[in-house]
Amino acid sequence: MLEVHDQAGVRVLVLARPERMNALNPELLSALRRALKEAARDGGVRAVMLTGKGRAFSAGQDLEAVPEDRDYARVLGDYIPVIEALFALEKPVVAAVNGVAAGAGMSLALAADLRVMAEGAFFSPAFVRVGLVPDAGMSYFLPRLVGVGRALDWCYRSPRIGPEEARTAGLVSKVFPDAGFFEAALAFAAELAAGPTRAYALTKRLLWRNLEATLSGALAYEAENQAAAGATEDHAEGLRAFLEKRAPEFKGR
Ligand code: T3D
Repeated sequence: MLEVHDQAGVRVLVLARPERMNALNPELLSALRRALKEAARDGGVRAVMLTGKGRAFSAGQDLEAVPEDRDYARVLGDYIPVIEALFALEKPVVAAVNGVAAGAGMSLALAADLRVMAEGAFFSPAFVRVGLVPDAGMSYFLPRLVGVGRALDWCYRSPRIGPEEARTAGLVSKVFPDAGFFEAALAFAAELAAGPTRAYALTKRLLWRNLEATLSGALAYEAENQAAAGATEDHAEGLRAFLEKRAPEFKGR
């Protein structure tokens, strides 16, 4: 259901219900929540990559697992801790969108720090197709990532958002060919795993929090976080490496 392995400092989490297009059900969400907690705790993990098995990233909510009473507040109770865990993770999180990412599957990808996608993949908000509103974080992340106008357009029409549109909108960092997609996405994540982990974590916090800040608040928060980054071993190594004209060897501390 969820396959977990480590490669090159990256904790790879593979949504693995390929026969159902990796649709999300309570068991898969619970496994994902546990895996994210473990990735946060494990000091050897320097980045996380979330991807899907087979031809989908995730087709969203398992529509066969919708409870008869359609108590969506209860269903969403399984999603909220997963989205919060992705957002809180103090390590780079990459969604490697190997195939369709629809509905709550797209929401999962939006909650990652960065997204890369395969040439044959597409996003689809999908919620409107079943008469629902965006959830699992989509209403929070999508307008912040691509602007309210485009987010509304996508949520109303639920088009297939392919690589070109996704890249133009700033939704994805890179598009890789379908053949060799996993390896290319892993190399992208591995590069982040070799970086200054604490500085990434502080940058993530800084950028998101300062979206809501005044200028003076933002400047003060930058100073606070720079003080924290400046106290890391990786900063000292970065300075040393510059002076010694060599590549830095960051340890994530
Ligand atoms: O509580 C809450 O509020 C949380 C709610 C979240 C809401 C959502 O996530 S709403 C959006 C839910 N997702 C969708 O509406 C997408 C539904 N799926 C599709 O539109 C298509 O399946 C795809 C575009 C993803 C792929 O199409 P295609 O033609 O490549 O494949 P397919 O034949 O449709 O799907 C393959 C199998 O996966 C098929 O099963 P079968 O016939 O081989 O036994 C299909 O039923 C199954 N499948 C696909 N999506 C889902 C699914 N099974 C359960 N839930 C799915 N979401």
